[in-house]
Amino acid sequence: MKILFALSLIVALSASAQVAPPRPLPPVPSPAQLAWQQLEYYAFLHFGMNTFTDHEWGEGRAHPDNFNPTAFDARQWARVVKAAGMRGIIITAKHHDGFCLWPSATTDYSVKASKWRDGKGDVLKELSAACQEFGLKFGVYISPWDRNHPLYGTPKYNAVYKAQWRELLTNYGEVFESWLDGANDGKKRMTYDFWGFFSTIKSLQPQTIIFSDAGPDIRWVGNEKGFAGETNWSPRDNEGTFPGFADEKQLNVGDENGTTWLPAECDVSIRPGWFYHANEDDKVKSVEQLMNIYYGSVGRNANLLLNLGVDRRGLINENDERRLLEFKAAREAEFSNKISVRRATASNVRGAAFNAAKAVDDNAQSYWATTDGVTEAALELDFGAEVELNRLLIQEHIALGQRVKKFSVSIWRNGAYENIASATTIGYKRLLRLPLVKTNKLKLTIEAAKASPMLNHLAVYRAP
Ligand code: FUL
Repeated sequence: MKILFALSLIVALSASAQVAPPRPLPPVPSPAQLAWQQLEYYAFLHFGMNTFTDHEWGEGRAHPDNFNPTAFDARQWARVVKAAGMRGIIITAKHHDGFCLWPSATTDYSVKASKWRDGKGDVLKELSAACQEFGLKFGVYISPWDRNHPLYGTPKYNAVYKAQWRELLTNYGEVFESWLDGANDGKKRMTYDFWGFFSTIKSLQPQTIIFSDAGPDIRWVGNEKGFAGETNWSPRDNEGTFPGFADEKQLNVGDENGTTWLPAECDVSIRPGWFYHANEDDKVKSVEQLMNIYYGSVGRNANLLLNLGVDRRGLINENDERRLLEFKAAREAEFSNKISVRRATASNVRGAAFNAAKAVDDNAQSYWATTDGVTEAALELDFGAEVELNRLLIQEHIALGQRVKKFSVSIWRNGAYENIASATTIGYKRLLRLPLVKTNKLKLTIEAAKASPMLNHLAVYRAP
């Protein structure tokens, strides 16, 4: 009997293990795009000549000696960013004024020409080393628009700009993100060789994620306020687009049937300006504003690139540092009280390997999935007792494509399910702030999906 039982168990287990996962639904992310998405939150640092001239868009005429950070400390930047719970730093290696924070061979307008460290300083060298020391990713922004370079406006400038990328991508270790905009001069308009820029970048570091209005790896979210669309598809119709061509609405929501995987990044500054201005010391965004941004970006299937303007000392200002740490504590409080689930069940399950429990376990690789063709399904969480809850976290298994178009949340009250929220896309991560309710059961209903839905995470919290 025992042997028979064991045998049938083995047969049953291997049968369930044989249920194939759903087929990918193109477009799907590359491994590098997937790894990028998991970073969620990292820092933008605006620092350069503008810091010292109190400008946002310098004209490229300020004398290099203006650049003189008196207490420059890239390790302080990395320490603060790390303590804030951010996973990397993208630095403005060159902004529109053309001043390079590294001793570039492509121009006379750089740290090399300044008195700072007798012209021997290299911001990028110190920063990339500090990022490595603190376990942070290191990324760079080089503005194509250059208001100083004598060749700007001529086709020869394209080679200069490529050479700048070559220097950065050769001498400073791994660059996780290569950031560029489509900014162009109003009078001296340049025809940029964007496709040449991209291939230069990729030939040097194939794994780097290129950001622009048009990808090729990730897209601008269409505003500088930190908010992705409430509907936010990572697929996008990208054909015919280029950096500087910004359909803000489309960038904000993506395209349900887009053919390119192009997830959104939300860039926003902690202060009104991108660069440091002493008169904005009391204009650091509040924890509440930052939290709204967090729910509007990371909570809507986008990554958050939060900007800090390094000050004239060459330090992250203490006001920004304090706020970042308060924000980190507030975020931790939001998600520290996870409600335990006694039992998860689903209206449809593809097979034992894809059952409802896979959505509530802590294994990011396992997921609940339905049978092919089943695009409407519900997942029920039974807490085993009455609990209070007000936050929901949902993650799709995006490695096989983004699928969910519409879902709702209901709770068990007085013998029936009652709707408490409805929303559209999920994607890599969706966070919902729900009204504070008491219940012993919650139901997530997938109301529409492009193909069988797959969730690798569903969690419920009681936030303060
Ligand atoms: C824009 C620039 O024009 C702004 O100055 C800032 O750097 C922002 C992040 O990107 O394209």
